[in-house]
Amino acid sequence: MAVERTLSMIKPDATNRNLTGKINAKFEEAGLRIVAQKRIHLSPAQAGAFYAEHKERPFYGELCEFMSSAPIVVQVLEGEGAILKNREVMGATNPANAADGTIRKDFALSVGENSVHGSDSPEAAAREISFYFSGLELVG
Ligand code: DAT
Ligand code: MG
Repeated sequence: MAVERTLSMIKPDATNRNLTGKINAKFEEAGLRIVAQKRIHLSPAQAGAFYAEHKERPFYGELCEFMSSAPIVVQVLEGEGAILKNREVMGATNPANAADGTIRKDFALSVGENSVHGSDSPEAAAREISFYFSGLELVG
């Protein structure tokens, strides 16, 4: 398995509850290195652009409103098989289905307010990392 990079977001429900340190500890305990990180506050239009692949889904408006409701932490995680490993650390989209010890099991409030985002493929990771970061900001 190759060393990969993946895009992670700590969502408003988690930043509101001061959970960024506990979430980052789960990444680091799983062997994922945080090679870039910044706190930002998206506009609704920026959230809409990030989630453009979901624009036909019934929850798109709610998703964009939530993601722009408070600051988020965007970060790049690096490690062996980082894309899949991060999805495992995150847990299932709906916290009711998330495995014990995952971020969403421990912290998510609902399927919408589910604490974290992680890229789901190498193509998504490349697109999503470049949405937020320039190459100079990735410090491995
Ligand atoms: P994931 O974040 O696990 O990759 P996704 O890409 O299917 O999940 O959806 C993106 C986000 O949209 C998800 O994290 C929360 C929101 N979402 C998904 N399904 C939803 C639903 N049924 N109701 C409300 N929000 C939903
Ligand atoms: Mg997704």
